[in-house]
Amino acid sequence: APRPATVTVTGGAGQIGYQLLFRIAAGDMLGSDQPVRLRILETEQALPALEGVVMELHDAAFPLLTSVETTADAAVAFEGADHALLVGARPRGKGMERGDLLAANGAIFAAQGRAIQERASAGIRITVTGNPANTNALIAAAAAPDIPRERFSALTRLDHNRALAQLAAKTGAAVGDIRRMIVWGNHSATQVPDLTHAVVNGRPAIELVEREWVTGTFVPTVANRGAAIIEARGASSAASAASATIDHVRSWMLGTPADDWTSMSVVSRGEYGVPEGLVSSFPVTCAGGAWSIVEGLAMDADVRAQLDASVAELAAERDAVRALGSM
Ligand code: NAX
Repeated sequence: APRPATVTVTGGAGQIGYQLLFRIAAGDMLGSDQPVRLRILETEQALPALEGVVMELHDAAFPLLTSVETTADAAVAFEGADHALLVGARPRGKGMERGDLLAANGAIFAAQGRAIQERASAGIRITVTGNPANTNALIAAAAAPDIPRERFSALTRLDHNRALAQLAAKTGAAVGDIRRMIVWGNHSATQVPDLTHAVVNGRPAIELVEREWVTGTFVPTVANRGAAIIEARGASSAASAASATIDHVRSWMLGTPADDWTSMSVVSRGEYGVPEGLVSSFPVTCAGGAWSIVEGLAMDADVRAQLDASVAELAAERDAVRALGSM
């Protein structure tokens, strides 16, 4: 068997953690022959609850799970980490302003970025799920200048998967029959679900759906799905977010199929007019543990305008974080 991979998950006592840790330990993320050492970082207050999760991880008797360690110390958590899944974040509390939220998360992700740079393995790959995910990834990357930029990512796979599900339901196709979906921009309500390149059973999606449905239903349904789930469930999406986090890392490490791509938020080098340095979602292919942005795609005028607005939001978040001194 290969050497165990060290996977550090933050916020492991939370909702997403409760789904994510079990999927990782089952081998869904890195493959069914890859042993895993889990490290879970939580706040001091959440460590007792986390012990219950650890008991359940042991009780699931996963053959691939080599060890489970918990800590409230980032330096311990990221020691030798091959993957950092940054899920834990400060949620927006009652009466909390946007600036307070950015400041609280700025402190968390800057500290974790520094600990990752000091402690993680040379092959470290970072995936940020905790919101605001793109800007949290930017903060962590800024705090870890020695780590190559391409190792930092944020989760927009949930949005991508939601877009696949909506198009599948609309066309009566299976999700597995759809290729080349895209989500561009920020993981927020300004995100840009784009089916103009998508193919359903070999046919262009734009030939199968009305333009009105795309702008009036598809885009808003995907972009506001998180709110719809909170409304229905009384709690934010957790199992689907965990599943998307698994998909994101799995695609990154094990690759995308030859005739398809996926969506990942990564550090821009200026592709598609997204200013260099911003963490934005793009269509990417993955092979050999590395991603590359699919370049040269023609951009629909609506998609272009929506992406410009989403990128303006990313730039404003970056400027706010800079003004707060978190970066
Ligand atoms: P929970 O509030 O259930 O869990 C968060 C956990 O993080 C808590 O146990 C808390 O103690 C822990 N935590 C807080 N600060 C920490 C720190 N500095 N170090 C370690 N642990 C810390 O939230 P949950 O529903 O699990 O969601 C986690 C994050 O994912 C939130 O920021 C949420 O907004 C975000 N989401 C991101 C999505 C995406 O697609 N990118 C979708 C789902 C989700 O909304």
